[in-house]
Amino acid sequence: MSELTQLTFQIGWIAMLLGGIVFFVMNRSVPASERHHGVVAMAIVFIAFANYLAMARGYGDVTIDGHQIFFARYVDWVITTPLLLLSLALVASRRATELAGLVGALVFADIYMIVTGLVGDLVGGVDKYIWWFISMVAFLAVLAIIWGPLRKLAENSPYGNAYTRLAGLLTVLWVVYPFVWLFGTSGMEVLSPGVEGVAYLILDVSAKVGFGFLVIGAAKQARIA
Ligand code: RET
Repeated sequence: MSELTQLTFQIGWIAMLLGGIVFFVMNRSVPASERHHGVVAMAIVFIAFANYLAMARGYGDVTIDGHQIFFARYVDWVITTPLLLLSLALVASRRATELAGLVGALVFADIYMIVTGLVGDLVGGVDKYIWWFISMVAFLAVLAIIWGPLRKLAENSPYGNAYTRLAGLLTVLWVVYPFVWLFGTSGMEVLSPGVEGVAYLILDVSAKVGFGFLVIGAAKQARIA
């Protein structure tokens, strides 16, 4: 493992741990009925903390036919991305009955996206790109739900226009992942492992710590009936 890659893992677990501590403190000044956002944000960064620590300690990867696969990233993503979507959905609405179907569809498409991405990382040759494409279709389904029916629900949200801001941030960050994958070590290997590590670190910290910060901030200012 290159020194730069190793450094990204060390910074990763520290940033996630610090994020969790900051969320814990921030959440104390959120109205009691809105604290679930902080709880979800903490769960997300603590899962990432564990996975970055595992990668930093050298047991978050396997090597198959000379190709190194950081499976800890997928373990992280398959748990945290559904939680991030749940967090966004809870900004759109707090009514379980109107959310249930959409959250179910979102989580299904999202898990499908991560698992098919892992399959693409495990196989070689042209099959890699077939799985990347399948994963991309699932990703587009996630975006379609976020910007279609969920956004419609958010029109009556107690969080005002926070939904659009958060959905915008989420979209801008998430869209980069498939291209890091495609050009990095999982795909065409144009990016060096170190550069790939830096890209994922920036994305992961922004998508988890940055996003959580904004969600908890929005929860603080919610107009509760
Ligand atoms: C993969 C495989 C290739 C195709 C696609 C992918 C999408 C990944 C995404 C990951 C998001 C991760 C986040 C992590 C933590 O905060 C799996 C790279 C579409 C969108 C937000």
